[in-house]
Amino acid sequence: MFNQPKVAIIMGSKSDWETMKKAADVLDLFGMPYEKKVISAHRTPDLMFDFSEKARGRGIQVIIAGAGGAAHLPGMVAAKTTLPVIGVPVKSRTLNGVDSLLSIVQMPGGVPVATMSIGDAGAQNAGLYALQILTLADDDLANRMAKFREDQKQTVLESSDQLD
Ligand code: RP5
Repeated sequence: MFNQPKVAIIMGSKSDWETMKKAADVLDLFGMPYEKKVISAHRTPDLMFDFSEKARGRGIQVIIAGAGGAAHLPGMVAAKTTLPVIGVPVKSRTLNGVDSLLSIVQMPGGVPVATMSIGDAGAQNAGLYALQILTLADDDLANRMAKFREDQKQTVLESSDQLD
């Protein structure tokens, strides 16, 4: 399973990619291989179940699932796997993603989805959260995550000097 991705980024539509790419960008920054797929809970339900049931056996350790509107993908994937599922509410055209957020976050007890915030920040944090889960078994990754936080802190501290 050399180079088999440990992270899967899935999304309900190609139109979600602009948002979900922010999760991919974080994984790229850390050199973490991932797979990316369009899987729709409503338009391709059989594919969703097949993906969910086989993901662990293929070596996937964390699933990032983004969807908008009636955003059932993260919850339904979580229903069919015991892998951690991180949900990203994509900003919808009609209700600005509040519909997506409520669809993803209101899971019944027993089937958790780690729900991020709406849109780009949520997707970025989904990438970081997936990496933080993987740090539990990867000390080098943990060190690089600590450096990322330190660099981020320095950037903020230096930003005071850049105010006009
Ligand atoms: C959801 O419907 C997708 O996740 C997407 O956010 C939304 C709209 O999909 P498209 O009509 O753009 O394909 O299933």
